Amino acid sequence: MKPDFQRPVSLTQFLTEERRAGFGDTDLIQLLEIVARACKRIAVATGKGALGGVLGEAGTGNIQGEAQKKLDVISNEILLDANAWGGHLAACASEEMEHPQQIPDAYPRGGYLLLFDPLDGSSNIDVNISVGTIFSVLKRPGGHRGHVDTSEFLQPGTNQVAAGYVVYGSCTLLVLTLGHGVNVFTLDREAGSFILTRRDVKIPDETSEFAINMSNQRYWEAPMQRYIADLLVGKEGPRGRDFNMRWVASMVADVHRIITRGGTFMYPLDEKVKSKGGKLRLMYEANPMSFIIEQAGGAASTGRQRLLEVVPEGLHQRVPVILGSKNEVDMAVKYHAAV
Ligand code: AHM
Ligand code: MG
Repeated sequence: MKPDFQRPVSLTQFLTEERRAGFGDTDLIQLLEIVARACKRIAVATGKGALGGVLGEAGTGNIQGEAQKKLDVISNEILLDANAWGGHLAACASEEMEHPQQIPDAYPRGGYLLLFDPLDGSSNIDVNISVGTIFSVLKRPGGHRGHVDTSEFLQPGTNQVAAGYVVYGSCTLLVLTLGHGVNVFTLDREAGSFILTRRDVKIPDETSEFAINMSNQRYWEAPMQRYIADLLVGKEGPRGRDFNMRWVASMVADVHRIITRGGTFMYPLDEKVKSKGGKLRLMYEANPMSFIIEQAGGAASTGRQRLLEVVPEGLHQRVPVILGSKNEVDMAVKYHAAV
């Protein structure tokens, strides 16, 4: 029987059809369902705001020296708890934890590795601006048994078998790729299920909209200074047209704008973050977002290399990020090559 796409398609139905079509096995499908379920709980927690007593600082710091919000800690625990017992995972890694979390010995261990930023953009929570969860799924390298070593996570983004993000905004959306296109699901809050609302998203090659933290302008490297300067002079400059700027400062929200109408998002190297390699984390921010953007027809680069081909050296490694509409990313890369 042919599927009827006029009828609402739940995430469960979508994933079941993916598996039947040969995209992903039962463990991967279960993993994605569990992550989506955990994100529904995070949506409830973020949605309660001050009424749930979840706003404000946790009074702790993560491994990267950043102050944790209460909701960072809560979201991390929700994702860890949800993924502990299913038997689909070998281990999890998170922005909020120095080392990978092993699956407890009481439970069977599966063949997948899950990485996540449980609540990205969390400095925006207290002001009621969209935040999100970003996740990436890798296969555990073959032949490994027992506890997972950090080195097993250190695979380039091209190895990802699935990636996604959830935006907790005016509505809660799940954006997912299994490596053949990007699909968007909207949370039906009453029914409690994610429903497919955009199939096979493609972003335009051309754009006149960019996102960057302009307050860092004087710290950028020379190619980025030149590139942005040429955008800012608009139609009087070499680009011959005006550009518009948007910056939410929540990567999920900025990337979701690009998934919706095109654009670019950049967090380049600057003097302040140079010693760390960049601001955004490769394994659970840049890689999953780059996978999604490429799968939607866009491009993602460090400025000097395709982002998905960066060979990771550390779980919490940082990278410069330029991603979005293909022609504009290619243009930014050209400025870097012209040094
Ligand atoms: P986080 O993972 O600690 O929330 O940091 C990541 C965030 C991104 O969501 C956002 O694009 C960027 O950091 C904002 O940086 P800035 O503080 O320079 O505006
Ligand atoms: Mg983050």
